[in-house]
Amino acid sequence: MGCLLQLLRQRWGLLGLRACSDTAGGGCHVDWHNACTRQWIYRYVGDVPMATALKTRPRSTAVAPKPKRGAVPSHAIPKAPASACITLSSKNYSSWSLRGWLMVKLAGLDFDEMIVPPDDANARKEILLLSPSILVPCLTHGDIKVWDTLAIGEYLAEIKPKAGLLPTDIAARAHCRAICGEMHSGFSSLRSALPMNLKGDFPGYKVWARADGDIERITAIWRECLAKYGGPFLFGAHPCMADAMYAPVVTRFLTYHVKLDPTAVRYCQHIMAMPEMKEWIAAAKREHEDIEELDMEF
Ligand SMILES: N[C@@H](CCC(=O)N[C@@H](CS)C(=O)NCC(=O)O)C(=O)O
Repeated sequence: MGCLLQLLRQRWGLLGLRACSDTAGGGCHVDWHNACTRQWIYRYVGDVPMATALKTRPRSTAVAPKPKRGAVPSHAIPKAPASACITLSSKNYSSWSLRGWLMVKLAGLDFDEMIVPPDDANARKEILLLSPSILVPCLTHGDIKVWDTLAIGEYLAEIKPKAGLLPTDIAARAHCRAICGEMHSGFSSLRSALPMNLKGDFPGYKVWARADGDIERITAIWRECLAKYGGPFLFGAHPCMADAMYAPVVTRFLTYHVKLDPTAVRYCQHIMAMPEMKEWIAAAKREHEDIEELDMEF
């Protein structure tokens, strides 16, 4: 039985969508049916579809036998981790996708990713099945579905408290939530003036004057956090939810060559040096679709 379980674990691990997120393009431009909603049905165990494997294995065999007296109680045995999948849009243009994806990475959750091209009408219908807001990112974790980036961050902080997505100190945590909220609900001038475009490089770009106020406020937020918590990330030594929220701003500043103070420049360098950022940007650069005119923020 132990061997069988080990074999199943190996096969499931090897044959899941992880292979797909390693493909060129960095994500799974694959059929939806291979992922999230139906992944339990369509994953394969050898050449036997999972559905068949489950059907042919009587349910009762999955139930652990009654523990003997003195044995470890069943609640102490860790449950198999729930499968997680994050639905994303373009890695080049979708700043919210980057934020959500970074949070899942920082949380250390094992996850698959599914990329929905923003202009694919069929994909948009399918996205509704996964994300009631029809927006990305959306995290599906076992039976739990979380859409909206802030909610994803809060959820991850709850299930992975040791990952440090939120600071442990209550005052710092409140501060972190406040600046995450500010990013989530504000800076619309900056967002429309400087859309995220990781493949782009626009030296001498004329920044719309109304975005200047947003740039000033954002760099003031950074300066305050870096001075208060010691850097190199906003709340200290490790990146947290706030760094994920502001990471697409960093890329925008670099894409459009926004002139910054030395503290902000250093912070941008730290964000860009994160292995997770390097991974995302490499995948974005492999994406083939280009959106010529961006009249909205993705
Ligand atoms: N408040 C939402 C914003 C999400 C959002 O606007 N997502 C964009 C992509 S970055 C989107 O899905 N736009 C619709 C589309 O691409 O069709 C959140 O925090 O997740």
